[in-house]
Amino acid sequence: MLYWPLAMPANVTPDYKHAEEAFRTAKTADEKIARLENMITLLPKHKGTDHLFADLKRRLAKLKEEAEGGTGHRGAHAGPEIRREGAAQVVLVGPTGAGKSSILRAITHAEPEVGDWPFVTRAMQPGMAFFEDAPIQLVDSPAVAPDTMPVHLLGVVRGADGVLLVEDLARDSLLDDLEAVTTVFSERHVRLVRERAEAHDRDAVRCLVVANKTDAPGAADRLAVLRETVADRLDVVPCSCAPHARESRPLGGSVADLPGVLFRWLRIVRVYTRTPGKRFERTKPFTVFEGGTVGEVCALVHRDFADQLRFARLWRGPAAAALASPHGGGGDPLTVSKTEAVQDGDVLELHL
Ligand SMILES: Nc1nc2c(ncn2[C@@H]2O[C@H](COP(=O)(O)OP(=O)(O)OP(=O)(O)O)[C@@H](O)[C@H]2O)c(=O)[nH]1
Ligand SMILES: [Mg+2]
Repeated sequence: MLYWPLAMPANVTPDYKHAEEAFRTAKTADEKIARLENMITLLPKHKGTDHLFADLKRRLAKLKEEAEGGTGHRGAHAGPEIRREGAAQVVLVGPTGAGKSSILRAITHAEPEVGDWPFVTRAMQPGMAFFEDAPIQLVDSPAVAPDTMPVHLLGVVRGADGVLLVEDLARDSLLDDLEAVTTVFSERHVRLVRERAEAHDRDAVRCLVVANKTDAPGAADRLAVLRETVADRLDVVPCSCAPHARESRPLGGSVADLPGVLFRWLRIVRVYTRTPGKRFERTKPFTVFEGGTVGEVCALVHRDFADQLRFARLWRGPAAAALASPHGGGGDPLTVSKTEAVQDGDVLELHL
């Protein structure tokens, strides 16, 4: 008979094992916390992992207490853990006052405090932005300053699909601010990059610079300097949270355009399903990232479907549009297998 050690279920994923290895090699307290948070995120949640889950949470609480000098004081402001929801998760990071919370307020239903004094935000807070019918989770965070990494931030950033580095175009110090933020991350072995070279490189996180306050005096010159300075490593998107910017788009920036920018930047692909023999009605899409397959979509519809799929019928482009029209016609579908890559707007009919 085989005995498994109590807290070591057999069916953890390769990603989890990878995270566990990373945790073992962590040196600093911040690293340990971040990597343990990552393990907790990646642990499959079912009955067989209950003990391990509880054990990891206990270790995390202890590490945090130690990191905070045993007082638990900073923990009181750290806020709840952020559960991933939507098609993708993106974290707003940056110096104090750049407008992270203003962005969250403008394009989600969340109502974080906004203010013109330093370090307004004390806790991570999520909100859901929508590009058409695609939900994108944004997570607001406390400011990053030299030598200051908010306790929960590193773990959330490592598990996220990307980071929006919010910069303040009203401030002359914006290049120093940007340098300070990227340094605080790199000192903790997280590189903010335009593209990740390898999917499993968990030390690299995709990053887009959001140049906020395009409405401010002097913003045009600072935007030009910022663009030139980071051109070789990061892309910059202009933004303004000022109410009039929705119409006037100073320097091409309006926070209202951000969901669309994020949808394209994240390469989200929406796929709709159709029940065989029934009229097609466009309901909530299933979402994957570019390169995702019919098999991946199947697994989202039902855990067992990817294994059971015999073939799928697929409507694409004009055929999909015709299917959604009031007459419900629709051109001829393609017959595809689960290895077929899906495209945004595809309609799938799964045959098991
Ligand atoms: N003119 C202008 N002011 C802005 C814009 N966005 C935000 N602000 C102002 O900038 C100040 C700081 O905004 P917040 O959203 O609180 O900044 P934050 O990055 O969340 O700051 P912390 O929580 O301290 O890290 C507030 O007074 C906002 O009203 C903008 O696009 N244009
Ligand atoms: Mg804030």
